[in-house]
Amino acid sequence: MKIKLTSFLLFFLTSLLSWGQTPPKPNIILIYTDDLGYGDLSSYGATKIKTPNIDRIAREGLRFTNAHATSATCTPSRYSLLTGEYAWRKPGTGIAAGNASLIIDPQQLTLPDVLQKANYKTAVVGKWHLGLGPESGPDWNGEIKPGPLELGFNYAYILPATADRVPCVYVENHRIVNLNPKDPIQVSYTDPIGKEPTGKDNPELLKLKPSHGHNQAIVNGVSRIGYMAGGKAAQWIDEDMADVLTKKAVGFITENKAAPFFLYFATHDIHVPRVPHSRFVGKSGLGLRGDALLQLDWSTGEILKILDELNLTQNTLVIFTSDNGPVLDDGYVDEAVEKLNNHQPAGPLRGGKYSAFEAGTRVPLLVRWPGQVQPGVSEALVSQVDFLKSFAALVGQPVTEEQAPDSFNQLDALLGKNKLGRKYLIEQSLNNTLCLIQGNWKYIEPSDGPKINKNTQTELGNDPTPQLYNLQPDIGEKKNLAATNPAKLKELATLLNLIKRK
Ligand code: NG6
Ligand code: CA
Repeated sequence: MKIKLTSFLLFFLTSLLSWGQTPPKPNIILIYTDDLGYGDLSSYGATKIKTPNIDRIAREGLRFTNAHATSATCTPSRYSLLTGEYAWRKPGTGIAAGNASLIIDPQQLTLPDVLQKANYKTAVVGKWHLGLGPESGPDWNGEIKPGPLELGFNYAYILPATADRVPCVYVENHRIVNLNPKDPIQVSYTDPIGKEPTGKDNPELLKLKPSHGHNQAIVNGVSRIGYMAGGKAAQWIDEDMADVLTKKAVGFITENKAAPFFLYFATHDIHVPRVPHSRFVGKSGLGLRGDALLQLDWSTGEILKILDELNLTQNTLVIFTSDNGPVLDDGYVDEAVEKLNNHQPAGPLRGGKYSAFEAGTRVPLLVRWPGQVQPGVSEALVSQVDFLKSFAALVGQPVTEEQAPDSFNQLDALLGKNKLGRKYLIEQSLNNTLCLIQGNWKYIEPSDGPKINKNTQTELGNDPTPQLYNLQPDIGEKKNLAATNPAKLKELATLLNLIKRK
């Protein structure tokens, strides 16, 4: 009788526990790297550098060969990623200055909004570069808002823009970290402030010299874009940045291990200035760019490690990708060109960061979700603009037609259940030249923009006449078929115009 009663009680209790329970939602970690190219990882064919931690995601997950950021620069790619709208639809979404106001309307639905509504704890750690504060600009010495917290993040620990722009401080939620009110911070993008030294006038103070631009305020021996003064105790140390950000990311995972969480971990690596920690300096043999890549691989490894330690690996969807393609000399004398050693940051692709050619937006994409995503390689055409609707579908959140207008639910493609992905997508270059990919075909609209970015020596893909490539035999976009295939050219040009007007 006693046994019967206990087993009945046990049955009753377990039924009570499972009743009403929905299947567990996976945690989602999006590792969003900066300026990492299609050919930069050993899992994507690099032979001059090894990225074992990142390669582990590739081995245990799905490696995409035709995945795209929406733009060949940072701000518009991040805008599309978070809003599900192509950035070229909205003026003011080009590369943002470090004192720009927030470019996403807090009323707009965002990826973190969607996940927050599904009871996720959401965080952004790392590079923001979407502006902060009201139209008049951020109040650096007060409450800095609106910002990530007004866009659906529960927690934010960010660099306001990029590390080559002032202010060189971390912002945690609404405030600058370690800001001493007795030493207020001043920021200007127009005029020098007081007698502060600059890279232009005081090159003797620099440990890393600029090659183009980047010759204004000096912080930690590196000159930047923009002027700043004050806030000395709050200034970051570039060498420690990956450690600081990785620690915050790991901390967020640890604190939220019981909840479903979404972590948008936007690394500064491998953007300029490349000032990795001394334990990575000289280790890649490819100069500071390669060393920063090893540091990025380390950060990624730390994320995977904490998931293992907390037993979260199985129930966490890890996505690893980049905001745009690769660049060597992006403004500092860091020997990225001289020490390249035949490494091919763009792999077989033409162009690079800023470019309308494939290397501008076709980037590494890895998706790991043990038990749910079959490891392998996917050739599906996918875009980061689809993350919003795809993750909304994953967590069962409705999104209306007007919200996230360019985002499609491509969850099946991202999880490897659909081999084709999108029918078409649009790419945007630095000077807003648009391209359309449809199947194997790629159309680049005519543009009178420059052919070469002289500073970075990147082919920009601009041409006053239309370009048409068949990426199947010609992934390097060498043979323009516009003249020989006018029907295809017209079809793609018409479709691009239709989508533009949508
Ligand atoms: C460019 C900067 C470049 C980089 C880029 C933004 C100069 C001369 N060049 O204007 O160094 O900061 O903007 O990069 O200032 S991104 O990855 O954030 O889009
Ligand atoms: Ca970038």
